[in-house]
Parts: sequence; C-alpha cells; structure tokens
Amino acid sequence: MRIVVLAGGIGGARFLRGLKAAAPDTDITVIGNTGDDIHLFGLKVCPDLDTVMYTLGGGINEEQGWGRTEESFHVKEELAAYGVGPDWFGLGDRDFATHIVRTQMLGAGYPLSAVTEALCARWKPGVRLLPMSDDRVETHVAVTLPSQDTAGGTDGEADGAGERKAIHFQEYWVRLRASVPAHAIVPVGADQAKPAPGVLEAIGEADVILFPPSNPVVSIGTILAVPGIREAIADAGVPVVGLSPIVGDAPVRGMADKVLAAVGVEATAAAVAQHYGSGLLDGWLVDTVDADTVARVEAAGIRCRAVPLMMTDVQAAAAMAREALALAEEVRA
Ligand code: FO1
Repeated sequence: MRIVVLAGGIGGARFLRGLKAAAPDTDITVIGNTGDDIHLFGLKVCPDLDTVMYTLGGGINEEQGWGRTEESFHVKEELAAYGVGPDWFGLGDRDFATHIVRTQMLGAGYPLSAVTEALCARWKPGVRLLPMSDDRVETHVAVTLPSQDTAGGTDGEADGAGERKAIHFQEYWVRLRASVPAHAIVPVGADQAKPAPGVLEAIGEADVILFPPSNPVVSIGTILAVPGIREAIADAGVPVVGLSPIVGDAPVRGMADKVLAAVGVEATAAAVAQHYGSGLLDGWLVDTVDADTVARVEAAGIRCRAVPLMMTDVQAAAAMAREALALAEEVRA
C-alpha cells in the first residue's frame, strides 16, 4: 500500500507518527510544506520539514512540537550579545547544525530535495520526505501593525490607523502570535514554483492520499498552491481523505482560525472540508464533538465520519490513522 501525506508542522508530524504505528508495512511519502521557510543569520531554516524529520526520527522537543530535545541556546545568546537579530525565533544549538548542513549543501548546488534526503539519512524518519518544491516559496502575511509596534513587540490590538505591511509568516506567527488581523496570506513564489522531483510521481502512484490535521491555509494550502500538485491529486483517481484540524469550532493547536479568517473560511470542521472541496476530498473525518456537522459535509459531496480526533498520544493518532484508511476503503468501494 502506497500512502501519500501532505504535511505541515506539528499536527502533520504527530499524525504521521500514528500512521506509521497503524500501518507499519506501508510505503509512506510525505510532501512537506516549505512556505514556512525563513532565512536567518545566513542560514535556511525549514521548520515544517524539520518538525517531520525530528518527530519521526526521535529528536523532537515533544512538548514544543518543534526544535530539538535536550537543547541549549548558547549561539542564540551570543548572537543577541552582538545585537544581531531577530531574537524572537528560538533557534537552539543542536538545531543550528541542521541549518548549517542544509545551507552548506544548498550552497554547493544541491537542490532542497537532495538536502532533505541527506538530512533524513541521519534521522531515518521511516517515510520518504519530499519538499513540495525545490524552488523558494515563502508565505507572507498582509497585516495592519499598530502604530506603536516596534521591532521589539506590539501592544496587541491594531488601532486600525496602523501601518499596513506584508511580513514573513514566522514574524506573524512567532513574534506577533497572530495577534493582529491578517488581511491576506500570500505564498510568495508559489506560482513560479515546480513540484520537487518525485512529488507528482508519488501522487500518481499512490493508493491513498491523506490530508492530516495540518493548517489548511499555510501548510496544506501552500502545498496545493504549487502548480500541478492540486491537479495531480484531483486526477489521481484514488481516495483522498482529510482529518479536520478544527475541533468544536476551534483549532486543536496553533492559530489556524486566524489564517482561516484571512481567507474568508469560518473555523469549523465542515467549512474546512468545503474549503478543500469535493473536487479534491472524497472523505473527511470530524471529531465526535462535531458529529452534528456530518450531514453538512456529506451534503457537500464528501463522505464524512465523526471519530475522536485528539492526538493525545501515539495510540490516539494511530486510531485516527486507521479511521482515515478505513474511510478511504469505504470511499474506494
Ligand atoms: N515556534 C514558536 O512558536 N516559537 C519559536 O521560537 C519557534 C522557533 C522555531 C525554530 C525552528 C523551527 O524549525 C521551528 C520553530 N518554531 C517556533 C515553529 C515554527 O514557527 C513553525 O513554522 C510553526 O509552528 C508552524 O509550523
């Protein structure tokens, strides 16, 4: 059984850990989001690829869901001592090694897909991890910054009269904690990007395609924005099943509701399914608290089941993965 999974950061990585446990003898290819990527201190940082690699490779900082376990921050402290910013993105000493190796290989001319394969040779995630593209794509967010906002912080609410500007997704997400309204989410470069080698082939050879509970806008939405990927999935002729990242009208983790609002999608399990659309999705899992919304999703032409969707541990994630694979077989029949 060949499974293709479109993954973002924490939610996608935790789901993949469950999928590996639920279906150990399947061939899993992960198409990872690279819109979160950021260049810092001359290094290329790929948060979503690293979160999948570290989580499945056993190096993740479990409670954070990003960065390394047993981490220290001496390099970060020294950079701050030199007054070299930004200081709001927590890069640890062990994590820096990943970005140094990646940047060195990119500088030597290797494409991101080859670099990711090389990094995974160490971590052995047990899946094939492909970046969505070898081309640079960076998600930027159009916001109105309160006029008092300086580099160091913000007073929270936008006073409307503030300055409208586009900022990098990580600044919106990490420095501002999504505390100002997002007017637009733009995956800069996506329209010129090409799917990375192996991406379209993996989709074409898949027996089932899964959308884990990753952010539907900035993670899965960004992957789908790479020309050719959405079409390949829609035309794959195999079941495409997604799991809602929204439970009980709120995101399980992160701030997906903020970016959903930016694209005019209400933060409900049904609205996200309809956002993907029946042209893409064949099946959709909602949490049991959203059982009353199953009929609405089915009315949109998407088969729907209500099952527990809280990934409290690997076994819970494995149960969700089994439900998704079961729904895929039901759809295939
Ligand atoms: N997320 C944070 O909320 N705070 C951080 O300081 C932070 C640092 C960081 C460093 C490396 C990395 O790979 C990810 C990091 N993240 C951090 C997570 C990052 O913002 C992710 O892109 C989002 O969580 C969405 O996937």
